[in-house]
Amino acid sequence: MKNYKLNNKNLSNISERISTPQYDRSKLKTGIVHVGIGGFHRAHEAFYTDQLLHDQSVTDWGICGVALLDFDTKIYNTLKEQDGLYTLIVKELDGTHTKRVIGSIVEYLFAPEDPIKVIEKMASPEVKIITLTITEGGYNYNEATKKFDFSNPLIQHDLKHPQSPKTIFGYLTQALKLRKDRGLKGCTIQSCDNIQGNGHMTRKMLLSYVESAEPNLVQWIESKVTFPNAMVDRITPVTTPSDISNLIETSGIEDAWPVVCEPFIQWVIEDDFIEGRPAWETVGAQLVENVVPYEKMKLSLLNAGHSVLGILGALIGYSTIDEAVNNQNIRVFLNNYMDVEVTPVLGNLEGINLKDYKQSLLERFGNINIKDQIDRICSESSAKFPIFILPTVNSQLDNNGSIKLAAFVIAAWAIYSLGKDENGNELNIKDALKSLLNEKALASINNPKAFLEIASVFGKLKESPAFGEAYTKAYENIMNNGIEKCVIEMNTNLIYKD
Ligand code: CS2
Repeated sequence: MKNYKLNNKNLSNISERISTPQYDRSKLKTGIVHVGIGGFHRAHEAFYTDQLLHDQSVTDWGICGVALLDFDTKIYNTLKEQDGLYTLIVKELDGTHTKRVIGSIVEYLFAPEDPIKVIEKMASPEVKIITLTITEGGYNYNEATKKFDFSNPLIQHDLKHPQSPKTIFGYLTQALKLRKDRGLKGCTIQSCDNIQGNGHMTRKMLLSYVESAEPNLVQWIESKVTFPNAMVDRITPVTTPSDISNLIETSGIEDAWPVVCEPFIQWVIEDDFIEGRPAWETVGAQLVENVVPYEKMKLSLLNAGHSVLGILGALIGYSTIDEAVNNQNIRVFLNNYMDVEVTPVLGNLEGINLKDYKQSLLERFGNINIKDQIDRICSESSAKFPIFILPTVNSQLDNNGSIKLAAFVIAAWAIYSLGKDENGNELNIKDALKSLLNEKALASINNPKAFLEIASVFGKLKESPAFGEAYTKAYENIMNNGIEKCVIEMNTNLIYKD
């Protein structure tokens, strides 16, 4: 079999082997600018949009992918070399791979190379929507102050150098200013990150920045820009070298950066697009009036479930999520966490069968073909815990509900932050707060609650006597007996409901 490099020129040869875009990419206008062209965007929004573009009458919704950080050079160069094309490999439950070439990203820009080009593109009249996957930590929100963090040196840089920004806030502000100054229309800014009320958060953080940087722009944004909330979902592990070589071996396609993902996909979006939107509902997205309950459910069950499996699994020495959830003791622990501590805080979820949802999560986590990396899940835990786990703990504390299992996971995270698993192997910790976490983890050896002093993560949690007690008990128990023994003990104290 002859190998083909993935690019426009080879597309018709490649289409004899796997599905390729059956629409004329050269006719597409760019209606969407997306910031953060990592795996998740390419498995999710770009996939939905690719499907939509197969309706030949849709020509307004090509995507321009923006790589914002220096760190993103590789993905930018890859997309440039491959004419924006990449392979999406869905790893099915039965072990087969469904592959297709995605064509919805028709332009790509590297912000550090030419910031003005990015600002101009965001301000272009044909762009109606700016979507974001900038990670949970990217919103510059400080949990301790509940405000925008102006002490971030990058924000200070953007305030001083508006024409060469480094953060999303600097870019959006300049682009919206251009729109206003040129008498153009507003647009929709849509977050695709895992944050409760991600649209509200984006609006609040952007307006905080704009109040300082361009106070005269505030009112214009308030009337001309909308920020729909959305729940996004598709497990997308990091692409491995063997995914790349496997694609060559099985299909003869040389793709420097294919994306691998699970079959499940979901996107629930509030229908609040001031300048119109693609008919994503025709390809499976759900457009609703109020997405809050869906977000809460997903963040506090799926994402939190991931963090539970990640931290406990890492300490035991596992490297993938399926290994952790397929350990029956850990699985029962997670099930108890979802039933006993999360379910009571979810309130009324009209139209959703929570029991089925939780069951489906265990199946998705357990998919042995996905091999979702525990390193990926545990990375940036300091940005994830405040969104995925702590709201549950705080609600449970307010209602005098159980917090034992969450306290156990947080104690395990303190021990994880020491940097070694229970077999003495080095953990690969990636976190913006890595050194602070480690410093507090070391202090915790003599005073377990020291870890809770990180106010930007835990807020006022350390002041709760009930939490402090459960946490300290769990910490000491794990230190003395190891994760698995403690998990078994906790499971026997709770009845596992199937
Ligand atoms: C994961 C998410 O980052 C994480 O910790 O929980 O990336 C998760 O895989 C996605 O949100 C799935 O939709």
